Amino acid sequence: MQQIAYLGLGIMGRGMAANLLKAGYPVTVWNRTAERCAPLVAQGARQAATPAEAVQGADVIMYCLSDDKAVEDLVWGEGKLIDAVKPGQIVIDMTTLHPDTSRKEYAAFTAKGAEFLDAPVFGSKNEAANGGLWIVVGGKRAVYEQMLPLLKPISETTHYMGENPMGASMKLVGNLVVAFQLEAIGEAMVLATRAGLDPHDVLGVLHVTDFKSPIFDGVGGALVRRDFDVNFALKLMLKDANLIAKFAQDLNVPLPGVAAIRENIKVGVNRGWGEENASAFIKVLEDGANVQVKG
Ligand code: NA7
Repeated sequence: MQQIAYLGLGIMGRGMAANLLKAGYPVTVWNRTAERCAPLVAQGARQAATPAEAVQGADVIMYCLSDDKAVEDLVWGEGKLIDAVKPGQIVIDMTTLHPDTSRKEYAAFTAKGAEFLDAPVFGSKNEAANGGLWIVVGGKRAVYEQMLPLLKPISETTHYMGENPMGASMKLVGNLVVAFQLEAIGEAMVLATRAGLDPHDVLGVLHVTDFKSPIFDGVGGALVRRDFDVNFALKLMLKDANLIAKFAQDLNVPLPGVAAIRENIKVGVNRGWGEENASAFIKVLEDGANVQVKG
């Protein structure tokens, strides 16, 4: 079986690395905050002290970091990954980032004789832990097909979107839809509460209609329970909204709805809810209407 180096054990990375171990792959892990490797080591991973040590002898190098800056630090910062990569190794970046950063990675790794896939994921904490992510991939089709068996234990489905950076581009398109769904359920629940409707009844109707969505069930349910425990942090959602806005600006595409949602998220982060779940920005809408959605 291929030897894997998994770099970055945040909420998403640790779930993926654990599922690769469960599937029998030998995995070497590295994380900037070294203590976070311990649960993976307990599950059979080897821990490396540096990215360069982790990728030594690896067939496949995978990482899922917070943002573009984290990837820039890993690839071109101190102890540069780019200097450690060897011809023939396959690098898979699963971070949600700007397609331009992905283009830069593709050019740098292929110049070293390595292969590169941009392969960000849909789903959050639970899907990562249960091997149920939806992966969108850009790069050479032959490399994608070669990597399919490896992506299987971490995903429900995988989708080849085209050459680099089509995976990164698709991820921003999908996250635009997620942002609207969060805004929609937030605005709907605030309006319903102000109107005197029972939030459980509202969710019950939304659950069965032809405009239902698992996001309405999940986020709406958590809102009623006042559960903002982090699956996907609000600060990362702001990062994504900024990425979508920049991507659209680069392509001269007006996205008025995204602009409005981004302002709400910004207020939520400035109110100190950045480390809470992304759904916490709904508290901004509640403040505006002076109501609280509760069961
Ligand atoms: P988390 O749980 O915030 O994890 C982020 C990971 O990125 C974590 O391992 C961090 O290491 C790592 N990180 C952050 N900055 C750096 C730098 N500068 N250098 C190296 N490593 C870094 O995020 P999620 O797992 O929820 O999300 C990951 C991606 O999937 C993200 O793009 C989302 O939008 C989707 P740390 O443990 O803090 O040392």
